Amino acid sequence: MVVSTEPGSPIRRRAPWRILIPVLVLVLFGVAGAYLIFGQTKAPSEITYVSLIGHTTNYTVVLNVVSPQNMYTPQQVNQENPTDGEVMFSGSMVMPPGMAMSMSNMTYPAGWRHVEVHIYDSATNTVIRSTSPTIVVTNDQSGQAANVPIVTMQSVVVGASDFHYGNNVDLPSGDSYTATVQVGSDVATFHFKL
Ligand SMILES: [Cu+2]
Repeated sequence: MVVSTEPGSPIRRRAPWRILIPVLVLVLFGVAGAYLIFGQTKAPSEITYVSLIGHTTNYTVVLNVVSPQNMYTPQQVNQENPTDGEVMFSGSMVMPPGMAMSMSNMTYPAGWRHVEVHIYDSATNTVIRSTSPTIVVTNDQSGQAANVPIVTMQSVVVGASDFHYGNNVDLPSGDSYTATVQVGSDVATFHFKL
């Protein structure tokens, strides 16, 4: 106390700043880190990426379960030139209760996923655009089955080769699920845990 206020002791007077600057730097890093981790509206555990491949007689079926995507109409894509998300061609997106179809993928409640199926001709590997698959996701614990209404869509970045079918579904974490995809008379079955 006496030493730090003594005019004749410049080293002692600078000492608090030598401590304060590293402390401030640490605090700034801490705040930035906390923002990166907790500033997201989705907890890291809700960021979903499941990708499974199935083979039927006629088709290769790829099931993706991912976090909700930014969705756009073709008109919005033309006007806004988005750099991520998906453009929808037919059908309508299922939204959480009380939520309008939003441009933002950051506002979905926990548990909401984007379930999508890519279908390829198994002989030629070409993308099948003209079929009407059915997708049913069953919760293995409760036995509750949810039909996934078909929206056709593709990534605004990848384009036509990403053409696929699917929708948003509420699939709570911690459970395991069975997805059954029917294309014509072909059926592909997938198992995954969230
Ligand atoms: Cu999609």
